[in-house]
Amino acid sequence: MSIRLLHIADLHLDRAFVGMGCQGDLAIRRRLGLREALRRAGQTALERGCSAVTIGGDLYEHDRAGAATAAFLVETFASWQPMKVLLAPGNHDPLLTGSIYSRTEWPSNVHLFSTSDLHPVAISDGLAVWGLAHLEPAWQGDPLAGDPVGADGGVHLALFHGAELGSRPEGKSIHGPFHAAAIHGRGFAGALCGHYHRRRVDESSGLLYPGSPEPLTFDECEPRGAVVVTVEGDGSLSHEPLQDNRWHARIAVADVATARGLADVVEAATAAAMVACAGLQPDRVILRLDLCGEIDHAVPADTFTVETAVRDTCAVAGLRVRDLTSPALSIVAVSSEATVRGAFARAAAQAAESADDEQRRILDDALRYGLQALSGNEVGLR
Ligand SMILES: [Mn+2]
Repeated sequence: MSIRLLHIADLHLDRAFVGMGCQGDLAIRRRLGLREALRRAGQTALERGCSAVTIGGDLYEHDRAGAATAAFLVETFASWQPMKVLLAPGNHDPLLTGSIYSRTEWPSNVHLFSTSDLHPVAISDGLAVWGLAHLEPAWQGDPLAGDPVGADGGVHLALFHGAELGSRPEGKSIHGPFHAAAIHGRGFAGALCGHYHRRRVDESSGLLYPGSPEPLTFDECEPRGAVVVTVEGDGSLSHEPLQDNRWHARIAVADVATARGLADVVEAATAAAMVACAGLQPDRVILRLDLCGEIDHAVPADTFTVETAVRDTCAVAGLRVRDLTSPALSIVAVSSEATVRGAFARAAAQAAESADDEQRRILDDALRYGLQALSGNEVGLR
């Protein structure tokens, strides 16, 4: 007989979303969307006849989550009874004294792992899920340390928040480092993990990162959702990754190198935004739009105007425009002018000679704004 589990991780309830430029109503809608994603996962698990929902950490953000979040979790988990809920705290929701995990009275179907080494919970005859908790936000232990399990037969799965070192995304923090090879090495058929927000299903090593169910940063594109894990009668695992995110994060790049004026910049930006959002419900899209290319110094790439125009055309819920253009300048030509512009360019060039990298960036900006101003243009700050 096969047994099904539904695995999620990195929901990050109560996230502020400032990094995605979300404020006010939009930030509230995003946070409500995270709660919806949890309810949806439970609903799916019930419909699919899952024995348990496993949650691999970062269920909420400790610094922001309070009594209302605890009440929401209790009510949600209780409504799933008798289906089990297994909680394995991670680095954003460590099992600290005074945390939601510690001070909440959980419904009887909830099991909270509370040690920093793996301990088992029996899901059925012959299937155990071993979980652990991060007891501090900067835990550096090896989640798979310890003696091999499974000498008595049966299927054993591990559930924890940790950083698989062979697949670590660049710059991602290391909490609970481990290697995928240790999953089978320690006798586990698979590891239900959390921490990396991009989905990874590796049938050969048994490593599973479902990814965050809704996008939390601009680069978190699809697929997003829970993963249904089936333990077959012969002990093998199969994975069914779902895609049911309701929000979409997108990055668009508009090359404005050929722009002759602000209208051209707006046109290129709007076109890029339309392509990025094609087929999506715009009021659930958070878009970052990067303007790039070498642009004539006389052309103001005013981000505020671009933002307003793109919002007007695409009606996206959230938008952040970044001006990454660089001035296309012939300093030599401008410097030779017997004008104020020429004198200004010569002064900037002279200052740049003895400048370090940081000062040079400031001088580049000064040159750009100065030449824009001297050309009679409105100066748009980058
Ligand atoms: Mn996370």
